[in-house]
Amino acid sequence: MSPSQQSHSNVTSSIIAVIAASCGWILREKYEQQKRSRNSKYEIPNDLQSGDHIEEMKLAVKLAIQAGGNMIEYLEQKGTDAENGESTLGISSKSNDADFCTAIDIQNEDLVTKALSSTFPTHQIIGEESTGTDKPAPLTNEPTWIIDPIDGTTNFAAGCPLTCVSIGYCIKGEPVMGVVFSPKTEELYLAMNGKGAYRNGERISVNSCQSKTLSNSVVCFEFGSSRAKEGVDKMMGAAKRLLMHGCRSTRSYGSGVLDLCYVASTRLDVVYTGMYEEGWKPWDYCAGMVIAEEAGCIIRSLKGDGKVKEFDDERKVILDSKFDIYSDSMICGVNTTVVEQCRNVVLGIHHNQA
Ligand code: LIP
Repeated sequence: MSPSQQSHSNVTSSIIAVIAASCGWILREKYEQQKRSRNSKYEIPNDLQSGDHIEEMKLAVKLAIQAGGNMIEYLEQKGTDAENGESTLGISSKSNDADFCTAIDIQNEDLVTKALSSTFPTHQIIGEESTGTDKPAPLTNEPTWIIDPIDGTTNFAAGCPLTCVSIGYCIKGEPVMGVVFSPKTEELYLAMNGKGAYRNGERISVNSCQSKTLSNSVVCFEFGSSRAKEGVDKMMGAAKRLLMHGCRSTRSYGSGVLDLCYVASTRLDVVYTGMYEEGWKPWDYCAGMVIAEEAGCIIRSLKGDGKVKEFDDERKVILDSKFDIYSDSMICGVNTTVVEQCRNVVLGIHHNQA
């Protein structure tokens, strides 16, 4: 190589080195920026900071994000060459093959339960996985945490992003705080009694949906895990009545907790459960109920069989009644009209006037 060629090649190498270093810097900066914006999305808004249960919320947020982190690697690798296979999920069946939990459900519940009881040793904890197929422990007047370590386990196992960690907190037998973290969609829902509901730091509300009726609503329901003919007929019968009545569309997202958060953030207009045995459990309701109510939603038992009367004799919502999270059925909607119309149609009562 001639001296001039040598010098030319040196200049080219230096230029390449500068470009490579700049690209590295740009990528690092982009990563740091993403990290900063993700962290700020997960900050507790000022309005909630002044609430009565802020210490509980801070811990619940930290734990929900940690538990969500445990789910991410699997969700991101599922279906790619990097996936380790289903065996790593440690699936164990509960009441039947459609009702199961994974090793990560158990790890998450363990993580959350241990941290809560070491910080709040006198608090009670009701968790989905420690309850298993038993009846959920009754709610007492003691401060009580109600946890679903992975809601939407089928979605999680399938690698579908609609899955979350749900941590609710009750005082004197009433849910007062909800923290729901959906790790793959990077959404943190928070609510505290009387302080509003938030998604990633932004207030959510159903105020804009007050004129909705069933005909222009998106209606959600889930099929649960029972496959008994009687139940399937009842659930399909309700879906058929809805479609025959007319609604914008129907959805089954596979996570009861997210269904409630999605009604609270107007992605859905109404969700119901409990036509047969597919009704949800306290851990499906607790955190989501606070988020939905704080966003302005109406939530009642679908069959009106809660502890207090929830619908009057004309099947109108009784405004000052309260949903019981131990109910076998539930309906939650963006306004009273949607709740009443949807309830009448799915239960097959008063069909023509609904
Ligand atoms: C599930 C719900 C699902 C509902 C099931 C079950 P899991 O929770 O989110 O939508 O239909 O009955 O409760 O088992 O995934 O935590």
